[in-house]
Amino acid sequence: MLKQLEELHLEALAKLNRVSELKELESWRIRYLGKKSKLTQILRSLASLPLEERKKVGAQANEVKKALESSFTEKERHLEETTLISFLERQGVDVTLPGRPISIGRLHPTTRILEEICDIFIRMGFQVFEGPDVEWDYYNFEALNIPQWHPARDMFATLWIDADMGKGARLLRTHTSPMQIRLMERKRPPIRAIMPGRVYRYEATDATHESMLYQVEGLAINKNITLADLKGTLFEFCHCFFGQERRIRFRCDYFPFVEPGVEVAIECSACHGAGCRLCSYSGWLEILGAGMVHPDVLKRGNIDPEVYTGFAFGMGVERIAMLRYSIDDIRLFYSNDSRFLEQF
Ligand code: FA5
Repeated sequence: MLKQLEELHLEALAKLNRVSELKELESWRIRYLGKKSKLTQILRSLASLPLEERKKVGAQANEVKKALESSFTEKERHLEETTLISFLERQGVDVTLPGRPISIGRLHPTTRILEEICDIFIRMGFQVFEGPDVEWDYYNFEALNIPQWHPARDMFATLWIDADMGKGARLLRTHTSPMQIRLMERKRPPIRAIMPGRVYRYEATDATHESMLYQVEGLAINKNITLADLKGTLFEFCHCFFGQERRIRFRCDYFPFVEPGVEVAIECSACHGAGCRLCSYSGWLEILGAGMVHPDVLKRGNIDPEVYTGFAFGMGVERIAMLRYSIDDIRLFYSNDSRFLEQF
């Protein structure tokens, strides 16, 4: 019987080699592994054999069964694969061609820079707050020492929501400074906060001006805060972000809601200060306005200017990204050109 098993094994393997279709394979399975197969009959007849022979034949028969089953599975997988490939080939699909690359989404350069800016200030102990894009005239202008008649309104070309443009009208915030008042109304000193967000300006765009941009407002209020604290904080930020080597310009500027007011510019990354289109041939790119919070603004936030002082700043995120990545036109940021966006 052992010999019979061996012959059966060899015969089944030889037949399996010649099988070329799944249908044939099923017939093979029925013939060699099915209920009525010789192998099954041998296994069934084991009980009638003398003990010694039963052990030997039983072991051999089980081994042959296992071997045939695994050859069957392997053949089945191979036939399934080749059947699928030939089906695809008939459909004109060449499975050997490399796949088309899938374009993967990525963070927008503004988001990356915004996160980096926030991280630096968070490490300095600043908390992050956010506010509305649609703002009241009161927060955007009035409370910041810019009443109806004030010429400083011209600094912020405004997109109005309400047609009357008067007191109590709504607008798209022109800067993140309204958040100074909103925060003072909510929190008592000591305050150390940054407030990132979108702002809107009704102005013609050029290489360094967009009509929608991101700003990060900063506000610190406590007893004995001075201009030196403002300068120290901003220089620390610039050194962290641009490196120790980059030249920083810190000079006077005017904003109605601070006294004194300052402006910070960074040496142009495109021309290294020599002058080019990006920096309007000045060698510098202005990144932020800042100053000591005006006493009247503190009062509107219910903070006593006799006790507390504070500084504030508002920086342009795209301008900072332009300096970091040497981008020479701000309009690239929101033109949705994937050739630009894929570089980040
Ligand atoms: C302001 O918006 C003040 N709110 C900043 C401020 C805050 C002053 C707190 C004092 C205290 P300014 O309009 O200069 O200021 O804008 C601040 C920064 O935003 C600029 O330095 C610049 O980096 C960026 N920015 C302003 N306008 C545009 C624009 N149209 N396109 C791109 N970036 C701009």
